[in-house]
Amino acid sequence: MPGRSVTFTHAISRTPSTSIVDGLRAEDRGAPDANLFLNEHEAYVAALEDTGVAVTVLEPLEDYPDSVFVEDPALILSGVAILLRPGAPSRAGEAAAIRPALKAQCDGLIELAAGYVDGGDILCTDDTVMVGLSARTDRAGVEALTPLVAQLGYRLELVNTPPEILHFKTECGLLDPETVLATPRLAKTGCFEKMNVVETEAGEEPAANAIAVNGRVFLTAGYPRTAERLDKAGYHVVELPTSQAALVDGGLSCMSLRYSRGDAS
Ligand code: CIR
Repeated sequence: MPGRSVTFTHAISRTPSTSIVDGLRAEDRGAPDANLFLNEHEAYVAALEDTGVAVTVLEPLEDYPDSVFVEDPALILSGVAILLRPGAPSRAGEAAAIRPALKAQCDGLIELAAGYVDGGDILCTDDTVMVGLSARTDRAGVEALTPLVAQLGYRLELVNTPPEILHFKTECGLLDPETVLATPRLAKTGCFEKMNVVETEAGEEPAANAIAVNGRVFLTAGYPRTAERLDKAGYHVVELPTSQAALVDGGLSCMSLRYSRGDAS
């Protein structure tokens, strides 16, 4: 279906646990405030619902501090869930923990059998699943993922994430099926040669992790020049605060799995 990378009927999200204060982070800029995180998460879910998406919000998982970032243990394509193998040891159990919800909510479930892949390293267009190698996603995982996405009607394209970036999508997000928002650093690797690229403004690199949902572009609040650039380009921008997720290296894309039921390829 044309536009299936930016049009969704459903989403799965998970309430942040109070253990989010122990979430993984590359640099310690202080722990997130669990209550403030909760408020920002509620605003995020409300914004998704406002686009017409039916959101299933899962219970918090205290044993997994990073479990609010539901994008990493799974990928949903054509309504079918692929259970991934998250690359951080403290997050490995999140795949089994989200399995029952995926089984209940999706049109089918298949499992990655080898290697490691974090959903944060995956950017999907209408026909292509771009996967960035990173400290969390390895070649064995990508090799195991390739036939699974092919079975669901997509081709897989392997790209390299610059080493200093946590996840491929930390520095990019889809704006429409042919266009990405990306940091100049990621854009200059050449991985988006077949696409249109809008770059984040200088000093506004964290804005890159945007998501497009049903005619709107969700953008992290606090990056006004990038917001203006997108607005001028004709996108309907909705700014959302992610100040607490940012303290544990999270952003907009990682707090939901967006998909469409009955989206046969
Ligand atoms: C982690 O390091 O795994 C979490 N603290 C942040 C995960 C963010 N996920 C994402 O960008 N997809």
